[in-house]
Amino acid sequence: MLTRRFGALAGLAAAAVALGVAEVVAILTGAATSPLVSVGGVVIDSVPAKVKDFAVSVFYTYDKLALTIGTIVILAAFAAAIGILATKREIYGYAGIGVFAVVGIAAALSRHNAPWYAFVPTLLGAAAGAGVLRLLLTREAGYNAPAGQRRSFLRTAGYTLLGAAVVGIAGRWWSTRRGVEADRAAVDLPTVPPNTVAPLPPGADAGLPDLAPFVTPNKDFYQIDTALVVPQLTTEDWRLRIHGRVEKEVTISWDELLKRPMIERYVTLACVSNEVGGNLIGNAKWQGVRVADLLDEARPKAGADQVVSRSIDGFTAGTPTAVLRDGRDAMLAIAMNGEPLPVNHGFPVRMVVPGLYGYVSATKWLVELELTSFADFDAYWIKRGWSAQGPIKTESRIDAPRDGSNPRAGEIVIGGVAWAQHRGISKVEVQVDDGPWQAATLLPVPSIDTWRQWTLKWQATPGRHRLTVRASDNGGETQTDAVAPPDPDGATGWHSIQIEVK
Ligand SMILES: Nc1nc2c(c(=O)[nH]1)N[C@H]1C(S)=C(S)[C@@H](COP(=O)(O)O)O[C@H]1N2
Ligand SMILES: [Mo]
Repeated sequence: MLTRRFGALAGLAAAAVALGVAEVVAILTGAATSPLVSVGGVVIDSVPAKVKDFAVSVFYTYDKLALTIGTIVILAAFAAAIGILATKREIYGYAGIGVFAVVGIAAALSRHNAPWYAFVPTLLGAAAGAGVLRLLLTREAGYNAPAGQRRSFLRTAGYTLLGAAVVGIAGRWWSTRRGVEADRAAVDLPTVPPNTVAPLPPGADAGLPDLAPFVTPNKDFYQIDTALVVPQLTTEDWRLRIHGRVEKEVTISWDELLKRPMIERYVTLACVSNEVGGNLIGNAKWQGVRVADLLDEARPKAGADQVVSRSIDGFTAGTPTAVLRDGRDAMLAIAMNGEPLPVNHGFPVRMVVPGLYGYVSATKWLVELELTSFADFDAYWIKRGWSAQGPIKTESRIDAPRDGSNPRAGEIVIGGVAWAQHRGISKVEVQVDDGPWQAATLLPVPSIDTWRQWTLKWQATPGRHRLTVRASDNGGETQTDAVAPPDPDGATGWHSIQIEVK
């Protein structure tokens, strides 16, 4: 007699072995072919933009962890159900595995740059899963030993199989990770000649404990991308192809890129999904090659008003060609704060464009620049309803004191950041309750392409207070108080905090 509990366990064990085998085979055939990662990628790409927005705002960058855990829970439930069905009729079990195999294979083959053999890990995994199911079902059915022995056989089998799956998944993670990390550690960054370096002016950072540092450390830099497992691209495999509507197609390797003239600049990146007062913004020192130099070489044809930057994982961003050639420091960055790009931030090469939100400019794991037109091509987020043009809006944020905190009465320093990349911040004003707007002190900046710290001394009186900030840019615009959500082209409104002075 085959119990439901036995069926559920057998289903779970079969699924674990199937996934474990698929992951191990995926190590040998390339990370992009794993069914788990492929299915996860399809899910991310097909989730409606609003839901994804919600996920990002709730989980920030932990949304992927939530997705992974959710997927495992759902998979486990299905696997258990298939196992139970298989105890009724064995064929149901194989049919269930077959359905999963079809989904996994379809997902793997549909991924960007999928090799023709992308079906192999799923196929072998499914075959192994079916084999395990058969073994467990027939052994159990024919087993006439006492119940105690039977249970221990099951338990041993279960642990062994689960162990195998865990080893498979951990092994894949470890081997891909190690490969690209070793490559990254071996990168010898070229030195940048002094006249191509934008130095940090003394006093750019007020050093207030609650105020975001002027330069965001790499480990604290916000991370936003659609990659369930970030691409593991080595410098050896990296190529950049500039093609489409160009006079001359250009392909360059990592070694060739490193030989080109480089600049080093502080540039503040911002995500269009950043809410007023939010943290999806960071400032780093980037080193790289000017995009304009590369475009000059390829010679864009008339009418090619959009440069589509494409990641190895298929993500695309569309940037106006004119913006890339207007003299600003748009670059293909290879280093972030003096280190090769962290893998999460686009190793080995990403784009950085001062003044534009990341979704229209900051492609990580960059492998292609395709010259086209806005009329002819919609990039990843444009297809999902976001604006094709993404200039960063003038915004400001209060960091100190913290929202909801209880500072002591007396003199305190209010401080924060304000940004209007590539226009520059000209003024920051703070309002206490309904009082007059007071001009804050602006700290020095290396260029108009970064955020700017500001401070204001205030004689805090006991009681509840509201502090509000607004910034003005060098274009003469003052940050609007009209409240807008991030969708479709960036949030607006004034940042306000509430405190209770003791
Ligand atoms: N390949 C790839 N590049 C990408 C994205 C992505 O999803 N995939 N997201 C973009 C978005 S929306 C932003 S805001 C920035 C974030 O860069 P960061 O993760 O280094 O902060 O990367 C951009 N580059
Ligand atoms: Mo973004």
